[in-house]
Amino acid sequence: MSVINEISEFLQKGRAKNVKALVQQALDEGIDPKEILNDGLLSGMMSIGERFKNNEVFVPEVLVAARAMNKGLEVLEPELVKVGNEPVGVAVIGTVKGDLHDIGKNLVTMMLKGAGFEIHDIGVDVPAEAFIEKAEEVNADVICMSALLTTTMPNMETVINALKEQGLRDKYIVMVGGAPVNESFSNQIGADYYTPDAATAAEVAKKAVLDKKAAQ
Ligand code: B1M
Repeated sequence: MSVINEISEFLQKGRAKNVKALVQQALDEGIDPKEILNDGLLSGMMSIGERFKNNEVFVPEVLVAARAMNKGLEVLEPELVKVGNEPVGVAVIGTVKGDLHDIGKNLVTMMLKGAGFEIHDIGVDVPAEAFIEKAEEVNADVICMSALLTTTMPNMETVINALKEQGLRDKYIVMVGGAPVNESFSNQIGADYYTPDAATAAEVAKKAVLDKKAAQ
């Protein structure tokens, strides 16, 4: 079995130590970090997601697989993040209130770091006030929200409404994403940008900040 397949298999079994060691082994063998991410880690996570949907595995198994995924990502992070010299801007990122999914958010965080952003990751289950308080505290350019549940997506709008109420809406570029989120939902709630994946999020955030600064 190839090291990439082993990463996927061990991830599905939730064997964090093995996943960590295998990701390092794959890097040492010169395998492209993006291949390790997409064909090893994410492919394993997608398989477990499919089995979860079909009631073949349950929350505890998914949880340990997610821990293994995050351990693998830690090893991969320095390779995925190639920070430029000039800081592009400041971003606050979190998963919205009621939602504990953090893998997508962590990937977006890494890609934003790679694009040269100073990142303030405020974690999961983040209430609206916490997004705004942190953005004000660090003088952020961008507020990034992730949601993985159809039940928590509306909490993105709560943040946007709170920004409006406090007269702060135009101060920030608001970006949203996560599996159930799409362009139409993003427009409906008044976000500035929806992006389907972490790499696009970083590209769009960088362009949006540079355009905004150029226009000022
Ligand atoms: Co949960 N879960 N989960 N889960 N879980 C899903 C999301 C689900 C689709 C599974 C299913 O039923 N098929 C389903 C949601 C159904 C729905 O709402 N429509 C679901 C459910 C129901 C639940 C619980 C309610 C289950 C229960 O308790 N009965 C529960 C809710 C807990 C809570 O949050 N309050 C729950 C719990 C969990 C675990 C804790 C066990 C675990 C999370 C652990 C963790 O994150 N540390 C977990 C997991 C792992 C999943 C699946 C299997 C995988 C999610 C994931 O990490 N994907 C997921 C099934 C699936 O998605 N196939 C599922 C990999 C990740 C890289 O993708 O996060 O989509 P994603 O990020 C992508 C893009 O979306 C984008 O970039 C990334 C790719 O580059 N992106 C952004 C994300 N955020 C972005 C922000 C941006 C831009 C792009 O700009 C700001």
